[in-house]
Amino acid sequence: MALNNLKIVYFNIGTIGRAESIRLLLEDAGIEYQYESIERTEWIPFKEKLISEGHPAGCLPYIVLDDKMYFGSTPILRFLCKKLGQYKGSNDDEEQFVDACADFADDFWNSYLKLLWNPTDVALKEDYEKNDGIKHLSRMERFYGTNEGPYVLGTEISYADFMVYHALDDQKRTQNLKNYPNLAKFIETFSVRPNIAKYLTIAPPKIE
Ligand SMILES: N[C@@H](CCC(=O)N[C@@H](CS)C(=O)NCC(=O)O)C(=O)O
Repeated sequence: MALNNLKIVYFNIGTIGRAESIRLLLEDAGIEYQYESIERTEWIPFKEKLISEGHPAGCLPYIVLDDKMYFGSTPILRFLCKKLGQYKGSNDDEEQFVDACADFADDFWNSYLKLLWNPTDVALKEDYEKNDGIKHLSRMERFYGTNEGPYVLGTEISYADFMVYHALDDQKRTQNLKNYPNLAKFIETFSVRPNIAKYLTIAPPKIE
């Protein structure tokens, strides 16, 4: 299905943050979109306007499709999967597995958020690497071993894969997975998908 007049709205922070999995999925699907970047200095009045216009989430990212706005990064991914008729698994069990992987990928990304907010806190980083980081990486490694990879469903890519790639990329872990062979195999396969490989050469830098 063609998706016309699609726009992603997010902060001007490059590939870091919650909009990037949406962008990766659209790139992979070859869907054209506009990307509107909001400066942090513009945010408070922007947020107030969103809320006053009746958008209860009052946060970013959101997408605009045919003049309607949709909020929530993971719900947006699921919405796009339905519109595209792909990336979500092909039966109830597969869909549940993909949704579960996506949910845990979100936990993984959220657990790293404290480091994004405190990039110079060495003790926090050490603690993350010994505890939460290992917990989430090991869980993801088990997910990617379930169907023998390279993707979480096996040979079919799904929206959860974009989230897992992005969680690893924001943590600068994509090239540092020697103890996680299933994840390493996933990254290797994902990164050479033709549209993804093309996008990765022009993706904006992360602004932390
Ligand atoms: N669960 C939401 C969380 C959205 C969220 O917290 N967005 C942050 C940026 S990543 C935001 O807009 N923060 C500013 C605010 O809430 O005022 C999602 O995944 O989209």
